[in-house]
Amino acid sequence: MTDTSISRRDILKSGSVAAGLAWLGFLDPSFAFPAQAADEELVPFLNMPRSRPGILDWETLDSWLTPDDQVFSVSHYGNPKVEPDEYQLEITGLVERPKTFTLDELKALPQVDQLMTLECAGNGVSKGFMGAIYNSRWTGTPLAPLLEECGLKEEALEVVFIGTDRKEETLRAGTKRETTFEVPFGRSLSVEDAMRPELLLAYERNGEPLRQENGAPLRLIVPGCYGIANVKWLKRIEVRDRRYMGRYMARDYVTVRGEKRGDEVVFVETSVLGMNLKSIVARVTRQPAVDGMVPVKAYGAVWNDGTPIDRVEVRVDDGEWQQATIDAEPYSKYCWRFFSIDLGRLSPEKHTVVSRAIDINGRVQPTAEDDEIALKRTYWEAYEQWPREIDLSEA
Ligand SMILES: Nc1nc2c(c(=O)[nH]1)N[C@H]1C(S)=C(S)[C@@H](COP(=O)(O)O)O[C@H]1N2
Ligand SMILES: [Mo]
Repeated sequence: MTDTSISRRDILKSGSVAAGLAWLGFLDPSFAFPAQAADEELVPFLNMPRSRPGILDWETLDSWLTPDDQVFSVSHYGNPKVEPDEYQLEITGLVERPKTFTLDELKALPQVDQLMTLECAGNGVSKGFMGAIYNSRWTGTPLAPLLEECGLKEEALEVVFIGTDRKEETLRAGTKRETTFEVPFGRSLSVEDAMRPELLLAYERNGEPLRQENGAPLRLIVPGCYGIANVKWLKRIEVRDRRYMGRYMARDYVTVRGEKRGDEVVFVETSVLGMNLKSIVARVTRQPAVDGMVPVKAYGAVWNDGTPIDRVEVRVDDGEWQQATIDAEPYSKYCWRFFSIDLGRLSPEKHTVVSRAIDINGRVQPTAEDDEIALKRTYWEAYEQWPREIDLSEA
């Protein structure tokens, strides 16, 4: 497995030209799906609208690192502007040595890159919201050494990440009483998760300072977890001995799912965290018909929480599942991988094309009809298979 967080300084220090070049090549944003033949043309999806600006366009997807103009943004409590000069990050709560850092102080700490695909847990909940995902190189300083430096007290249960953005929330406060209060956006992680070496306090994306809507000047990066865990405009890190119950931890981004226990269906509520195994057919192409049959290829992407992926299979209509080729490179544990498959010659009529991913533990990406999706009552974690409809008949 490739090391996913390589220090740029290590590479510079190593003095190895080859290592440096390999690194640059690996990050070449022009890396694309396999070159298309000159006569290969895009087949539009009948059941999927073309993407709108500001969100990933699957059908033109051709770079492993997502270009800026296709990076989505989700902000629940507004989009605060935080001046880099005035920025401070506080680490407080159940720590031996509380600390405050300016942006320059954070930038002076060891700098590492972390490649990561960020997907909103709401991505895929409707045909119009399918592109809330992007792959980036995030640059910042690892969180774990900072927490260690502050010294977590023994009672520490959770690490809470607080943003600068705030909003009013309302909760039941008594039998017939509600209370309204202004709160900052927050999310928590168990101490164990917070200490994972991959977590970054990031100030750059693809070599540029973060954009305001993506959390400038500093955000948390939690590889393997849905977008919601990646707190933007990070202002404070609080170590606590109780579970944090902020809206986006405990009352929203909550998955409610029915589980069959014998004849009974029991509903279970869980907070959204780790990314699910998911694949998608991004693009279908055709070539000129041969003897009335149309040569078709499909291209797509597959991702999850970092569990190694065994294979991706593609199926046309009710046919056999056929194994696609997953690109060996670029590879990074917490990033999507691209796949492609030659589907041979199909009849000149309407078809459906769908993909499913299978990981090394034998987990299979479910269909919309499988219990784990069909019995899901909230729309978060939309990782079901998504059949694409195409029409190969000559216009
Ligand atoms: N402070 C703060 N962080 C936040 C959010 C937010 O509303 N406030 N939204 C979360 C959600 S739901 C997602 S999907 C990602 C989106 O990151 P992006 O806007 O940089 O694409 O940020 C997460 N971090
Ligand atoms: Mo999200």
